[in-house]
Amino acid sequence: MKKIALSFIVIITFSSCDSVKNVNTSSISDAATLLSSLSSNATVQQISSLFSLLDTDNNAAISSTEAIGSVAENFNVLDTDNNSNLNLTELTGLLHLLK
Ligand SMILES: [Ca+2]
Ligand SMILES: [Ca+2]
Repeated sequence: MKKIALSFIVIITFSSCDSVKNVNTSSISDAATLLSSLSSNATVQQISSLFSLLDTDNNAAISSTEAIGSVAENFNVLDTDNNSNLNLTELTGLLHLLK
């Protein structure tokens, strides 16, 4: 009987983890798609969308764990004030790197 209750808890924990994971994965894949579509003529609007997709904890900053792809690769270059977070202005610097 105890085992059944435990299994239920495990199932509930797993399914709640899954739903959180799914949201993050789709947001990251959206960000990856957007990032790969960016070129030298990308708009600030696109950078802004990328920023909100990458900023998964919505603290208006992209940490190194939130950065992906070319943002992660150029993280230190983009982080001009070296606070280990990218703000929108710093992420816009990606446009210059793409050129
Ligand atoms: Ca963040
Ligand atoms: Ca910074």
